[in-house]
Amino acid sequence: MADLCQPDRVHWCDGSDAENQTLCDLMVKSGTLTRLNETLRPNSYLARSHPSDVARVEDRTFICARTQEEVGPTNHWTEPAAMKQKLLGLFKGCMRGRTMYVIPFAMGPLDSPICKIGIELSDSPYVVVNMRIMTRMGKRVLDKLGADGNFIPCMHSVGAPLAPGQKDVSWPCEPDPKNKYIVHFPDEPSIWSYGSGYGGNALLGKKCLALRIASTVARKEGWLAEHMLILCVTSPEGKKNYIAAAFPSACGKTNLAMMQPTLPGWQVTTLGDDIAWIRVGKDGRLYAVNPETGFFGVAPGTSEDSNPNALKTCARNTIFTNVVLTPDGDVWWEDMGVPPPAKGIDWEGNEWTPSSGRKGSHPNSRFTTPASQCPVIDPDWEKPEGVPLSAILFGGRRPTTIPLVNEAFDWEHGVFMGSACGSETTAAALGQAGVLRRDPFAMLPFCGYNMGDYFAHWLSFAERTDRAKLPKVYFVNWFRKGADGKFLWPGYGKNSRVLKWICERIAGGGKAQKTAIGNLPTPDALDLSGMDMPADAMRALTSVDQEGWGKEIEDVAANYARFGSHLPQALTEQLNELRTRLG
Ligand code: SAT
Ligand code: MN
Repeated sequence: MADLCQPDRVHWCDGSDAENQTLCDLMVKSGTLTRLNETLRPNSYLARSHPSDVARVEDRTFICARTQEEVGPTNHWTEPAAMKQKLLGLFKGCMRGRTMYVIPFAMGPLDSPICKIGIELSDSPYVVVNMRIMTRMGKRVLDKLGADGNFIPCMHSVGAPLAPGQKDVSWPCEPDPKNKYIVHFPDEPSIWSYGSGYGGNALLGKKCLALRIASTVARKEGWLAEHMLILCVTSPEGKKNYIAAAFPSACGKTNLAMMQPTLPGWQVTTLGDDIAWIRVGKDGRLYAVNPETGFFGVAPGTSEDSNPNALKTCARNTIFTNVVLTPDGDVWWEDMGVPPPAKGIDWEGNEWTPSSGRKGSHPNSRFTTPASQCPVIDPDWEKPEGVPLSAILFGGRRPTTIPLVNEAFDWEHGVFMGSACGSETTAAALGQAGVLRRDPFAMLPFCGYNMGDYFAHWLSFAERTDRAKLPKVYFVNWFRKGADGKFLWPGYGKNSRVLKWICERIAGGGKAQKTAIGNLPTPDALDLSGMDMPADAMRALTSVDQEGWGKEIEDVAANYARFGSHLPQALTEQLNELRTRLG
């Protein structure tokens, strides 16, 4: 690969503190990073990306399986050999004037049976220091690999070779969006990413390996690679329930994962905020592991109200990307819950004042921060075998129709709920924000094979284990709005009221009413103590919107039609039964 990419140097990453410091110093010198105030934000840095390189590029993301049918209607496909030729052309000499970093990384605890090793070759030192936070990276991974271990090759280049004497820019990348490529070869497997240095496009352990490639491996091996947070709810009596939850990007997974309950005696601890690998354990229950070691969270909106634990996690050893730099050398972002600085430097590097009429931070600006620093990290978060799930939640941003919480009748109905997942789009991917997009299982951008087959894989778990041992399934919606356009439910820590009801249901209690769409809490079932919830809001949040559901069914049916013969019969039946129940 060095012969192909022709870097000036090759550096094997050991993951040490000294190496990290050297790379950070190098990036401060090149202008990629700004060192933050050591007293206010110890050992932390700010990066500003190129304005064209700020989010995942879904329309430039490809799954190159043998046939288009294997990747289905939700993925971009091209013929693998032709794509490989194209990539070999792009990578030829692409690292000239730069260093090739060899980044050995592991997804999952190193001693876990599900641990997967990758080696990313990248010309971006920013990628190295981020991968060090997000994954288990460096010498210990090479040691585990030995001389004959298996790894997934991950090629990454920002696509900006330097001619002799050419001065570098602070964020090198390929500025033409049409010349970026995020490519997966599931049959090899391998990953090739060209042209972007941002987030999921460049930190290849995350969406590329731990979701797109892992989902194809999981299907063959009989487990699940999911876009889910993992949390533990502990009741005042000390009863623990582990819950995994799938929401599309930037819908509050990080906030829910670290939530501070507003119910006395209840506690939430965090195991992961983005990805869960789930498999049937020896006792027949489903066990979940977070393959990552850090959080790559959305900064704007993260505040003392929405997520105090994320703020504490980011207090040190953190890389911020595309937020505001304050005059005292700290960071600020929109809806941080603290007053903005009188003036600062915005994410594009320009002078900025709160009255400028522009946002200071990019809506998809991020913090990269170690999970171990989270004040509510769960003691079992690195357990090799994972934790047993009592419930799985699906959700999204749904201003209308969808109730606050809805319990599936059984596993098949739960899979139907996951398949019908949808959300108003956000800034996490390039494209228009705020339109309803069907996002089954919150996996639309991340499922590495035909989504119809993926639905069937989910359904198959009813046969892989004793049904009674499967987690209960819920659909939640914190984002319902009233006629005045305001949110009906306060969300954040108050979501503990919903988690409490779910825990009661798991234990065989909790008041519910069987409705056409699922088991909804009765209006008095949720613990609303200390809250001031108007009765008509609670009614809207816990009842069936007959007209809205009529439209919902037709929209889900239209989405199902995309999958043709790959759509499992069981889901068509679920849809028909729902239609009949609604009358
Ligand atoms: O894909 S990223 O890692 O850039 C973030 C996300 O969309 O969840
Ligand atoms: Mn995500």
